[in-house]
Amino acid sequence: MVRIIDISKDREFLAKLLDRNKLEIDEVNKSVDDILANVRRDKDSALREYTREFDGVVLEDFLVTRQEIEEAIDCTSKALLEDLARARENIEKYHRKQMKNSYSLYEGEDIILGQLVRPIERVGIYIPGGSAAYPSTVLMNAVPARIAGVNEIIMITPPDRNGKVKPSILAAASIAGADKIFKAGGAQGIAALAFGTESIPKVDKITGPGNIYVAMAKKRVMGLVGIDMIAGPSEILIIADQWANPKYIAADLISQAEHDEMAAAILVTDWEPLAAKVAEELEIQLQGLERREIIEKSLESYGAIIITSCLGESVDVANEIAPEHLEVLTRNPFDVYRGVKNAGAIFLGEYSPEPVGDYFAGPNHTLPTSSTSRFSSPLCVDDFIKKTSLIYYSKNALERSKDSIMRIAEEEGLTGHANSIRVRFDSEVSFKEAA
Ligand code: HSO
Ligand code: ZN
Repeated sequence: MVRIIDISKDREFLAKLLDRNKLEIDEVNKSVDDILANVRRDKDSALREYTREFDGVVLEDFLVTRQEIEEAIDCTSKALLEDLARARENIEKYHRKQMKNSYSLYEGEDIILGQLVRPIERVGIYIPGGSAAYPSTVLMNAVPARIAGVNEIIMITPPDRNGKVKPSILAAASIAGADKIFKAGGAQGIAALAFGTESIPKVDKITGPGNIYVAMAKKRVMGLVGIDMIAGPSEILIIADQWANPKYIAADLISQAEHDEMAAAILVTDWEPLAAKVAEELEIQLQGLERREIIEKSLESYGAIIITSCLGESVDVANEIAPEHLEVLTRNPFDVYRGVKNAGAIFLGEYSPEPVGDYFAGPNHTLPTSSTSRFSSPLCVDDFIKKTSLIYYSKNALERSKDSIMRIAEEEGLTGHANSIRVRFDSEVSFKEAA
């Protein structure tokens, strides 16, 4: 079922894979634009109407009450609450290291230059509903925001047909320290966060994954508010040699394929006999899996076993694909990863399967997809801060530099700029001296 490709003969699959997210669907764009315009204009009433249409429930209030959160915590098992708390601790520990401090540069007493680091004031976190409602995603977004010092974390998530939110989502929000939770989803939820409504406050930045409507809406409001990234379907690429266990490889490919029919699960190996073994294992392990249909579709569309001539070529293929997740299942994973240039996260060795990172280890599971790891990074504390420059020049410092500044200003034809420097050294008596 999964295609086996010799990379020296066939590069067509690679082209198809690298193209998979370039699609923009006109109909989606059109409907997202309507939704954004309507929520911007009619606020809560438009949001209510879209929630009725898309989520099948009429909501009086969007805000999740304290009581709803307490009930959700009560009906979540104690063991799961503890697991989520342990995961939060790991995520906190890892992300705390990312904190950046403000800094200053002094040149005597004449010049002080600085960079101030400030948290973003108010952030909106989008958490999908339905089968992609993951408490781990709540932690991965809210914990770094908290560490950055964000003043207000607003979480939104679509309600089910009974107007409820999955209890473990609310429990995770409470564990992670979200300030307010609203029942709102889809493009209409993104619109509410971007423009503000009577109920939902306008935020400065929106993070979190979502379906194509959510992704397009985020793209559209980018600029008016900040966004983290446009996340595409999940990807895993495994580099394996003859030392790797086919059972583990198949299980790990399946673990990502089960996210989405469009997910990409790829094995790259320089040991040809591994291909048949993994293909066989995939068939065996697929039996009886709950999400079998999704997995099969994903493996058919974007799954592959790619045969290379050597480990170095396997690494080259990985760099070209620039996967979201890269597992290195080779004899010496610590040697191999040094050659990796493009990947969202690298998992080393057979006891670091990708779900360790999805749920628990500490690094963020919001990672660049669709080859964007060529130029972007996992969600991190940086996404929740911003920087401001600070400049102080004394009179002496300005006097020493004034001619250079004025010359550059005049070269640009901006005599007003030059003048703002010149007036400070005019021979007339200054204001202060006159007074
Ligand atoms: N692997 C997903 C994250 C996730 N997995 C959440 C399970 N739950 C990100 O690509
Ligand atoms: Zn996952």
